Amino acid sequence: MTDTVHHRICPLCEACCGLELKVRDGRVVSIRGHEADVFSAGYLCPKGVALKDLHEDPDRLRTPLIKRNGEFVEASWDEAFAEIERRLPPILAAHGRDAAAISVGNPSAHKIGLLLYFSRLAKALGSRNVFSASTLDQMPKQLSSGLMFGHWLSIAVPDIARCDFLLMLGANPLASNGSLWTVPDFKGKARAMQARGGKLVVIDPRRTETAAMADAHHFIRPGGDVFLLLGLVHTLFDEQLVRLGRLAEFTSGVAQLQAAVQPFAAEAVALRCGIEAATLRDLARQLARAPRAAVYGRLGTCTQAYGTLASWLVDVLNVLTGHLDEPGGAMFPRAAAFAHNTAGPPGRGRGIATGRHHSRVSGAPEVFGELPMTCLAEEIETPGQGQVRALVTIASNPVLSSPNGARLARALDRLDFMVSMDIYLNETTRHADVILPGLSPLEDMHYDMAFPQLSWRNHARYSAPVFEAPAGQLQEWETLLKLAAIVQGRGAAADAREIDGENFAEDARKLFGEHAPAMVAATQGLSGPDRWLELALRTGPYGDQFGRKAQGLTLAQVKAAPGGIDLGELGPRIPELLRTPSGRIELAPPSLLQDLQRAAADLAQPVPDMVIVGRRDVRSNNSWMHNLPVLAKGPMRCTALVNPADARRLGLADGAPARISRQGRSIEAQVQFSDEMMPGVVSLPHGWGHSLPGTRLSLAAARPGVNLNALLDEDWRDPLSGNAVLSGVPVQLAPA
Ligand SMILES: Nc1nc2c(c(=O)[nH]1)N[C@H]1C(S)=C(S)[C@@H](COP(=O)(O)OP(=O)(O)OC[C@H]3O[C@@H](n4cnc5c(=O)[nH]c(N)nc54)[C@H](O)[C@@H]3O)O[C@H]1N2
Ligand SMILES: Nc1nc2c(c(=O)[nH]1)N[C@H]1C(S)=C(S)[C@@H](COP(=O)(O)OP(=O)(O)OC[C@H]3O[C@@H](n4cnc5c(=O)[nH]c(N)nc54)[C@H](O)[C@@H]3O)O[C@H]1N2
Ligand code: SF4
Ligand SMILES: [Mo]
Repeated sequence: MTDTVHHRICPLCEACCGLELKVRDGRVVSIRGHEADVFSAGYLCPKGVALKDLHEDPDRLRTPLIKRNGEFVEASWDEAFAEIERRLPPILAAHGRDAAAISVGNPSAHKIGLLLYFSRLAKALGSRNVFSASTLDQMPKQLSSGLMFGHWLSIAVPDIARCDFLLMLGANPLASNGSLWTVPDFKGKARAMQARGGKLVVIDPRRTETAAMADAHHFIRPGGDVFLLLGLVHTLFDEQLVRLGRLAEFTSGVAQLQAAVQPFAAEAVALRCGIEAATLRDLARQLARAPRAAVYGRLGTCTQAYGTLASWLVDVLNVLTGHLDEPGGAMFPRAAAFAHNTAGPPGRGRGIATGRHHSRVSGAPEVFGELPMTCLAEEIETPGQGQVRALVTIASNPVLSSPNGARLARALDRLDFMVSMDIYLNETTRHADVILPGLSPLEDMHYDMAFPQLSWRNHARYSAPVFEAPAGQLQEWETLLKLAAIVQGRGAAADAREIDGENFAEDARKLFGEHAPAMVAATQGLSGPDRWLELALRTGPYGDQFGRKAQGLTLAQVKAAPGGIDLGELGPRIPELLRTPSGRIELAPPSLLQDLQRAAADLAQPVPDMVIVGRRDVRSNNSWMHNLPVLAKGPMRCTALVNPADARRLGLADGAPARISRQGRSIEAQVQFSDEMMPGVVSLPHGWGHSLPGTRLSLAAARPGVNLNALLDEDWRDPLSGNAVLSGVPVQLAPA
């Protein structure tokens, strides 16, 4: 039997590597990086190889489950939808739309079926109670980008192919493979930058894998980034290093900004961020003087009390040093499909708004249509009008991924009804009444909707399914449309494909008016995500405009190129990209200037004895890949890294368990001495703690690790973005 060769974009992390799979007798025999992929050129990490294990994992759900008398039993799709129809609509009828909440998790960003159709369910449900992993992750960056550039996904990324000075804060792409920056083989690209004389500078409380390859690394007091960045901005003004260059005529707020940063001279912030004033001033000078430079901040700068300020200041530095939107600086990709910043009239727009409603219990403002994930438990627990009584989770495991998961787990048990769209019976879905499984990634088509908007180079790549989906199994977009039909009263028997066709015709009419019928006709042979993708590509910035641009892109062209289509290096996009009402870059949004007062009041905060931060390992992925043999083997990765000096002071022994506690909650983790750690900081990965009863994760449960989030606070957030504080949280350590 001969092998067949297939190509698939890896859906596991933001690097979006192109993979080459060999299949024999219906089984995957090998997975490698696809050398001819125009974007990732053969790169992959061990998780890509683990797609085989994921596909074959006996614990991965293949049929719907319904809970009967406390036990899950296998059910048909019809039975599962009938159960949902029996139980969910009555709750909405009795208590209103807000009585149902949705929780959306990270894999949704990697699945076109989920990302494209999620909003159909959200709209049908009409609830204000929408929660997602975004408020455990990147909402601060989305908010700051929205305020500055006018859209939530207009996020600048380093143009690493041409950059000569990269200042990186709170990111470890050697382990994470990049985030809000799609950059497969960051290491190779950084090495190339160094080889041409460029420099990488890393700011992190741990000397990470990335810091270890950098030209300079500085420890920072966790949560101190806002102060460091303010010190740099102040220095630029103080030493007359501000150069706006080409963007001067498109930038507002320079004078207000200069006035607002006056309290934050390098000398004033040094202690608070733990970096000497001379080092800060030197960093500002290097950044200003480098011809091609970029500042990039990621998770560590978002998951803290000043996440939005820090995210904003990263781009303020890019603007003030003349590096934004310039080759080799921080640039905006131009995606081939689905990007809002390529749609509508260029150069000006409605901008963004937040706080259009507020969470019922804590009064947290809505941001990008969502409420903070850390508000979910209290919204379930607290009686009154709008109390959450039903929940739909979509690829979301907040019992492990969100602070104080134990409280959330108790709250989930109080729900009247819960549905989970997921591929595992895990820490969260065990609370559901019905679980609706998704397909294996190898059974699904794919096109990345979000990540081309964040990519190091412009491209368009499509993956066809490697295997046919098992007979009768639903695509996730169909499941979402069925759920939408149920809550809209169209009934469980509604035909998802029929609804999809109606939606398509209606959207085309709204977007393209008189041209719509021609588009509907031209795409008639396609269904589901393929059809929307065809529309998006052809009407997108590289598209053939349905025949009006002879050389333009179509879906057929993208499908016919197994390694994808290269659309060139990043190019300048300002002013065309801007969607602010002023048509300018807003350097000094009032809400951010006001929040600076909170930072100023916090300048003298004393140093806690020990604080905890997170970390990522290349063989792990958030909370759900610990059940795959190829990743689970090797040393235990859920260990607490402690600086040996701290360890000795606290009486901790290398390899022995320590009790880590905070406010009456505690966990026990194995200590690993490490001089990578800044004194006063302990590092523990998140997403572990697979020892809870009632799950079906045989391998993960054998080596469960402990849950970092069991310690963290569900009520500590960045007030502007609602993002959880997951880093720099004070804890006590003692021998267990
Ligand atoms: N302390 C601490 N907490 C953190 C973080 C941290 O750094 N420190 N990081 C945060 C970040 S950045 C994020 S993004 C969140 C992630 O937290 P979550 O969004 O909860 O995501 P995961 O932990 O990845 O869990 C994904 C869920 O999706 C399911 N799943 C996987 N593939 C599919 C699929 O194809 N279809 C469906 N329907 N389901 C699928 C998995 O079984 C699992 O239940 O965690 C956050 N939590
Ligand atoms: N292998 C693997 N890859 C992943 C994931 C995974 O779980 N495993 N998760 C994916 C997801 S959902 C995301 S969002 C991305 C995240 O990708 P990254 O943003 O690269 O996140 P991390 O690797 O967690 O690196 C964050 C760094 O911030 C540091 N840090 C902590 N607190 C602070 C602080 O206050 N200031 C500064 N300057 N640094 C701080 C930590 O020590 C850590 O090194 O990774 C994605 N890729
Ligand atoms: S870095 Fe690894 S997990 Fe991420 S896309 Fe590439 S192969 Fe997949
Ligand atoms: Mo994330």
